[in-house]
Amino acid sequence: MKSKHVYREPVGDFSNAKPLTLTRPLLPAAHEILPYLQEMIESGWVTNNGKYVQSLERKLAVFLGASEVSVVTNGTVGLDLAVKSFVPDGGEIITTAYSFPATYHVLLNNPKIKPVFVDIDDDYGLDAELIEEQITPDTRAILPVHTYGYPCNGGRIDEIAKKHGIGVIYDAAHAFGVTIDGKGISTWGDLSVFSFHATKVFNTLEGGCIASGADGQNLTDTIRMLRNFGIIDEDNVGLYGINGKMDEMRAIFGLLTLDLVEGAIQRRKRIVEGYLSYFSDLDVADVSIRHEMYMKRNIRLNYSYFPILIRPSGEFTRDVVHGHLRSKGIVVRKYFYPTITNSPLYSGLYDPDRLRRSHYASLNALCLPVHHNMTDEDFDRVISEFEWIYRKYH
Ligand code: T4K
Repeated sequence: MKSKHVYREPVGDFSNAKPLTLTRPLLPAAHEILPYLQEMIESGWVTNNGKYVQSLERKLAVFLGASEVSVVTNGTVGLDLAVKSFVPDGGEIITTAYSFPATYHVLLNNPKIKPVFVDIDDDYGLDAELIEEQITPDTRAILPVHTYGYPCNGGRIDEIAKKHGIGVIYDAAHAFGVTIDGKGISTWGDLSVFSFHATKVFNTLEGGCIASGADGQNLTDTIRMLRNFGIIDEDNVGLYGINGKMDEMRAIFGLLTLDLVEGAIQRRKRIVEGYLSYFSDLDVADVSIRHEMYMKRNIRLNYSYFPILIRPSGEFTRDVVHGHLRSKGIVVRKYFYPTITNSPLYSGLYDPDRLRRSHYASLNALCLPVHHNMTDEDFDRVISEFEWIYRKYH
């Protein structure tokens, strides 16, 4: 197909521009934090289920529409605790090969768990139609990822899990604030794990939470026990405990940042709309169809990432675009490369043919900068440099 694209002149001279980061942490003003820090210091209570942690958990439950929320020290520990609380005796867990290493390392690091990798669909999520053929008597749960904040086919995945009497733990690291028909995404499945890393739409510097879904068993007591070294009471300790707690200072950051999230999502949305209008005319990258589909399904996105899937043509490849933008101080990331099919450590173990779409995406996806602090000039700079490299090869 020939591009309808019309050449767009660079809109400025960016030769002296500062590096443009992929994202920026959403942070409260220092003067807003100080009174809370002073109060925390005077109280002498700085961690171990303090009042700010409890307050953050209550507010997050409302914001996310979850029945219970347990905050943890980061999303990776959250995934680990979710798996250990839900599947204490081990077994097979069906998951995606296309994700950040945290997702599959939590499974591979657990000697009782055997991960079973299934390919992705067009929306970068676990392909629901390929799940059933991998279910065996040893399957205990499905671990899908809402990759880039695009909800995977959760309704269908929940249906399959119910039919087979197994659980669903969603890796919702990217999906904070995403809603479906006005309901928070953590209403799907048994548990959803969010990351509150500095690079996420909502952050507590480092952090995360486990939210219980509408269908979920109430695992909150177990999760809170496990995140506190597995201590049940003074005389009893449970298996698998770890120090997964969040401290009071990060909870304070979280409480203040929560008020800023909606505004940040709106700003991200504007940037993404700009990208969509540029890329929809270009025949080199897939982007726009998915966004229209989400609008039709009444899904509110959080615009946490803006991935484009570059169709390689001749010498025009994802890596060439990546190299050019990076050389111009624009931080783009090859999320998710390497992944299980192209990481040398795992290469002989998983068949790239069975994970064909995951493999293709890992070779061709590129995430462009998007964040609440991005200016219109920053946006123009990304487009101008993309345009330059596109023109060089077309
Ligand atoms: N599941 C999934 C699907 C995940 O993607 C992740 C994490 C997890 C689970 C585990 O959650 P956590 O345990 O992390 O809570 C980042 C994050 O460290 C990681 O949280 C995230 N996913 C992953 C996708 O991205 P890097 O190493 O690629 O980030 P980095 O340091 O290159 O930063 C990216 C951009 O952000 C740069 O342009 C710089 C900017 N930045 C970064 C930091 C840390 C800032 O401007 N300020 C900052 O403080 O991993």
